[in-house]
Formats: sequence, structure tokens, C-alpha cells
Amino acid sequence: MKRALDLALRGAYHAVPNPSVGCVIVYQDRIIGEGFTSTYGGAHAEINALQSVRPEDKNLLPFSSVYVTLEPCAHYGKTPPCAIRLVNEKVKAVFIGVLDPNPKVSGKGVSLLVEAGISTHIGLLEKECRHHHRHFLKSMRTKRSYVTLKWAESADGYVAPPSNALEQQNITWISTKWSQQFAHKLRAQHAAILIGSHTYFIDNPSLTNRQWAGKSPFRFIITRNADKFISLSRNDLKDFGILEINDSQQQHALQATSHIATIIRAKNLLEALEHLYTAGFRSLMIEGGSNTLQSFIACGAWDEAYVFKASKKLHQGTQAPKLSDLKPLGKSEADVVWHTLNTSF
Ligand code: AOF
Ligand code: ZN
Repeated sequence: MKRALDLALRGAYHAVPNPSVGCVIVYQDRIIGEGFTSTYGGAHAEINALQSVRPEDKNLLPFSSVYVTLEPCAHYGKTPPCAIRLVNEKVKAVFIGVLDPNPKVSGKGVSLLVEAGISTHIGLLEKECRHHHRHFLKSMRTKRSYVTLKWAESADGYVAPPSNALEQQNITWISTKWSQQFAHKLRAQHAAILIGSHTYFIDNPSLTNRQWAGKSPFRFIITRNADKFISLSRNDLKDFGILEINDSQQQHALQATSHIATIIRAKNLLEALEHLYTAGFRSLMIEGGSNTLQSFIACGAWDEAYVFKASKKLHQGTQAPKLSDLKPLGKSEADVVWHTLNTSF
């Protein structure tokens, strides 16, 4: 199952919004097949693993065990059900990391296997599989986008120098090549990314993934007033979504204009996350600025946070968001990543 988890990580950058599942087929301590979920809409992990079995090993399948990080699916979606394919291949045993909460699957995949007489085991390395599939599992349960916060701060707790320092090009960079690449990896793992309108107008970051495998997330700007963006005729906005949070908002509206890809309106952040989920965005990464990040923290609307703590000091500037309970995750020469999972949201 450890190998299946390693494989699942390799699919994580292109399977979104599908969960990236890993699958290994073993005959007497020898791996005869392995695979992971293809790009969204493509083959599931189990099918890829079966496909990889060499013709001369095919006759070993009835004596082989299948290790899969998520319950094999039971529905006709973009592809036929994996559980039925495993039954048809007459595999001997199936070891499952975690059950699939998708109502189309949930327990039905297991039933198909058990009814066919396949020895079926649930919960192998369950904790690790749950962690790997956390975007999928939690968003499926809560029916809202899984939120990951990310920012970089100086040793003395600032995210940016004062604006006059920027004008004078007197900048101390608090991110390093390593932390930038880590951030691009996070971008690749998320369906969407969000910044505040201030960050959009001042920094205008590309928000694309250029330093890791996989695709770039869909970009959103959060604002209190979407009309401000509708009246702007900026070419780059055609690839952005606008997320308007306005408590006087009467109704949720999903709208596209000629120069903005989509506009989602909501009364508050929680409602916005539900609308984003319904619109197909299972995961959302918040990349700043500080006020935007703090507004998600203030209402507890976040699931996970990554904070890059630089060794340099800025002495003044924009204060970093405040979050307690961060624990060190990784280290390079200049940065430490502090990380936490929010278990109460
Ligand atoms: C599996 N193996 O590798 C994955 C599964 O739209 P579809 O047809 O691709 O189905 C997507 C659903 O299938 C997804 O919501 C989840 O329940 C399950 N994902 N299942 O057996 C896989 N990625
Ligand atoms: Zn499947």
C-alpha cells in the first residue's frame, strides 16, 4: 500500500478534481502491475494497473492481490466501474485504504467485490490514505471547497516591506527558490487559487504553476464589489473568476461576462466555499494578501495552512496573518515550512 500511495502522489497533479488513486497488483511478493489515476476524464488507477500487467503475467491475476488507496468505484461515470473490472479479472484479494464517500460508490464497490467471492480488506494504511485523499474526502463530506492557506513571512512576522520600499526597489526577498517551487507544487495540487483584489491590483501575480508537474489552478479574485471588475476592461481578467462576498447579497448568482470567466456571488465565505464546490472546485488555495488570509482565519474557514518562515527580518511592513498551532514541516537552507491541519472545520 505504501507503493500505491507513492504512485497516487504522481497522479495528484493532473487528476484534479478526481481523487488521485494509486494501485499495485502483487503476485507472491512480486509486483506484476501498478498504476495511478490518469488526467481528469481518463482511466482510473485500477484500470491502468491492470493495463500494465505483461501478457505473460495475465494468468497470475486469479492468484494476485490488489492494493488500492481508495475503494474501487461501482458506477458508470466517465469510465466503467473498476470493481466490476476487478471481478471480471477474478483477482484473489483486494486491500483498500479508505472507503469512497461518493454516494455513487460508497460501499457499493466493496459489495461487488465481496459478492463475487473476492477476499476484501478495508483500512490498510487508512490514516495515510485518508491524509493523501484529504481534499477529496473532506470536500465530499462538507460539500464545500477544501481551503489551503499559504503565505511567506519574515522572521519578525511581515509578509511584505512597506510600499515605499517597493517603489524604491529596496526589496528584501523573503521567499527562496526552494519555497517558490514548493508553492508551485501546492498550486498544482489545487483546483483553484484565490487572491484579494488589492493583491491583484498591486502585485498582479501570475498564479500559474511553472515550476512543478501538472496544471495551473483556476484563478479567483475575491472582492466586496464584482461590479468594479465588470466595468474594468482588462484583458487578463478573461481567465479569472470573481468571487463577490457581500452580506446584502440576496441570491447566489453564477454569471459570466464577455471579459470575466465566471462571477460567483455569496453572502459570506462559508457560502462562497459551498458555491465553489458546486461549481466543481474541490480545493482552493489562498495566496494572499494578508487581509484576505486573515478573513478566512477569522471565520475559521480553512482546512490546512502552510507558512514559509524566512530567516531574514524586514523590521517593518505588512503584518503577516496570525495563526496558532503551526508545526514545522520541512526545512531548507533559508526557510522552514510551518504546517497545520484544522481539525475543527
Ligand atoms: C476509482 N479509481 O482512480 C478514482 C476513483 O468521473 P469518473 O468516472 O472519473 O469518476 C470519478 C469518481 O470515481 C470520483 O468522484 C470518485 O468517487 C471515484 N474515483 N475511483 O475506482 C480511481 N479516481
Ligand atoms: Zn474506478
